Amino acid sequence: MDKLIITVAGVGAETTKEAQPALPVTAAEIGADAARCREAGAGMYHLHVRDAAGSPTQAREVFAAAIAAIRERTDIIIQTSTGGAMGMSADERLQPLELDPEMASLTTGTANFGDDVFFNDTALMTEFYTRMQKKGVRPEFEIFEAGQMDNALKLVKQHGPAGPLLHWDFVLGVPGSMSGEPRNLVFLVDRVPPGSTWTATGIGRWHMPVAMTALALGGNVRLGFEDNIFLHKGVKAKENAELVGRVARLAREWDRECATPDEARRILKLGQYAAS
Ligand code: KMH
Ligand code: ZN
Repeated sequence: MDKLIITVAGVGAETTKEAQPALPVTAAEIGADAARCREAGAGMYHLHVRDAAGSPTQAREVFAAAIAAIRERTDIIIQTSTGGAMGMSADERLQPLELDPEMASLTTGTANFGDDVFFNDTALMTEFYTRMQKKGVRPEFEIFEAGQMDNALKLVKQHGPAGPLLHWDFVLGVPGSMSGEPRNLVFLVDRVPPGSTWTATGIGRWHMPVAMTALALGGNVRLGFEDNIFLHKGVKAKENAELVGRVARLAREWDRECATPDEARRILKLGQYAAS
């Protein structure tokens, strides 16, 4: 079994400082957070950014500042978000791709997201996918609903690969979309094409059930304040690294070590694809 890749979704677009005072929002805070998470066992950082008022933004220059701050401190893989926040236009959401990140998230279908709708129609996902393909940015298919897997596979069939393997993230437990019950993750993982890599994310109270199911199935784990702010019921985590440390410790109990960023790059075969 490959080493465990822990991805930290440390910032997100929906979590507020009021809800989680340790939420990193400035470039300096994000850089320091990524470095502490890397020390605790993380190999990848799923990056959202905030403007000066703390609101979500996809502005290229804000991403550039956060990426520079992370790079000053650590070699963690940086995966920029193309999901952004609810209600953002496709052009807004695409901005971080101009910075040539190693990876970027890509949701292949519309989903209910709490009381909102996370909009990703065919035209949008095709544009996002082909842009990533042209730039040589590896997509992480962020799957909230089962049919989104079919859409991703259709994109690959119609437009060709965007890398030597497909990488999936099953995000379970968003209110209005698929829950984090173990059988849901088993169902999705069962449909993963051979040679793929995958990670799983449990939202809110689903964090630990999904993380433990992913470990049992031999997959990877995403966690962080974008997805869950609590260490225990009613007890907020002191920092993202605390959540990383717990999963790293539990994985070690099962004789599974955490992948360093470079080991994760090898597992994901990053850097082995020339832009078309
Ligand atoms: N903020 C959510 C609406 C992604 O990063 O690609 C979407 C999201 C997905 O976070
Ligand atoms: Zn995200």
